[in-house]
Amino acid sequence: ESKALVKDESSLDTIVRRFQDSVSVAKKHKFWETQPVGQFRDFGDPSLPEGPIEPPTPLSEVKQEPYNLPGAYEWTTCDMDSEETCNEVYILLKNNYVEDDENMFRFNYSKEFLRWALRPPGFYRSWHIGVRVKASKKLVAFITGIPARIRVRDEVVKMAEINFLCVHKKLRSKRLAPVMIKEVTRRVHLENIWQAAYTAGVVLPTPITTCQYWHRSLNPKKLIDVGFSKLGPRMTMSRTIKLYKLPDSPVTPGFRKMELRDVPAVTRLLRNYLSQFVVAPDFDDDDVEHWLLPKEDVVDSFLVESPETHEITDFCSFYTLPSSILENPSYSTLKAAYSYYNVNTKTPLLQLMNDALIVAKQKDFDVFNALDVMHNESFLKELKYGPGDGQLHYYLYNYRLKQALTPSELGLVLL
Ligand code: MYA
Repeated sequence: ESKALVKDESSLDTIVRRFQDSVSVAKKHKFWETQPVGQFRDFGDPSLPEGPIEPPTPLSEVKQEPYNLPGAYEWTTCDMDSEETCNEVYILLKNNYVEDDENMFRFNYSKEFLRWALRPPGFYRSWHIGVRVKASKKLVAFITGIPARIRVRDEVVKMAEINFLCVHKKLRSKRLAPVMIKEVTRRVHLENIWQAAYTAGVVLPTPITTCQYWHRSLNPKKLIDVGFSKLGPRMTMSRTIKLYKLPDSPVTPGFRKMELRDVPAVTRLLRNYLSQFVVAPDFDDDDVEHWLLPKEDVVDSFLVESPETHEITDFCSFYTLPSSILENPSYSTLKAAYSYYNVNTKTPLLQLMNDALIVAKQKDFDVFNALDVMHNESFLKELKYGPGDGQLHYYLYNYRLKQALTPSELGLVLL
């Protein structure tokens, strides 16, 4: 019996390996194959150790000059403090950044959001990299890094979080992205940092985990009108509106907005909570102040202060990321809240996250989105979230994990 089981497992392994081979043969990654990332063929090979794939090279050996761009283009460092530059970045992303599979919606990160996302404690201006057309100075591509301490099991690793990779629609498929990735890598290396974390909707070698977005309707009529969601089978509009109705205000006693004076308590709460995940940020007070102190139309954070002991026992947060609605006569923007970091010790997570929905509804969001990371799975279905299409893959650069994680082992949310 048990022998048959072992045999089954090994033949399952063979099937998995063959499938992975067929994928990596069918889809050659000319660029990614040259990079220190887990390769599909190595996956699940127990002889390969966890940790850095390549050792750091001496700083003197890091290339001192930028990589070559095609002749018509030049590098630019984007000063996000400058209203003009920030506006150029905003417009590039507004018109060319991530869309859903059916090209109905496109992320529309606000300028204030971009400033927040790109200027955390210890940020490097040199990691905010643009590409301009030499002749016209038009900004046509962008990629960014920010520094972060990410814990992988019991190791805290200095990393870059890479985000906002964007090439103008008219310049796609010209292999500009690999040059941009190499350039940001070079500039990260110059700061003596050798690892990175990033997410993407596309499959590359090799995800550490693959997550799914879930969506909780707050304004179902608008979501249906713009084609974000469909009326369920045997459902009418009025039944749907009733289904998603929420109380007018939060129900948890002591639920209030986070303030500056709460930073130390929130840091303690969050550090303790995040310690249970395999991969999670290593936040200190400065990080918490930057990433979690409420900032209007950028990030919202609430906590539960015990009415008796004044102890901070629970915390929830979400960030604001609208999407442009492409080609709709009546609506131009979808106002979406994205679940960020949540911690519960006293309040049931279900109740805490229902209060988050209630305050998001008060703030006029149309939808509340959450990934199936951390303990989110425990409330998604019950709070009437529905699964989205499309997946979000998480990656580490120059750091190997022996095995892929489940989404619930991941304690990291990137913007
Ligand atoms: S994810 C968001 C990405 N942005 C968008 O989806 C916006 C809309 N799309 C575009 O602007 C373009 O399509 C982009 C590609 C710019 C994405 N991550 O120039 P190409 C590989 C990594 O001809 P284009 C985010 O921001 C592709 O597999 N690689 O293609 C995180 C192929 O390589 P290979 C990607 O379509 C970014 C090559 O590029 C991605 O014109 C993390 C083709 O290049 C992607 N999302 O431009 C970046 N998409 O042949 C990595 C395509 O090998 C950071 N490709 O398959 C790594 C860590 C660096 C720092 C390390 C420090 C130590």
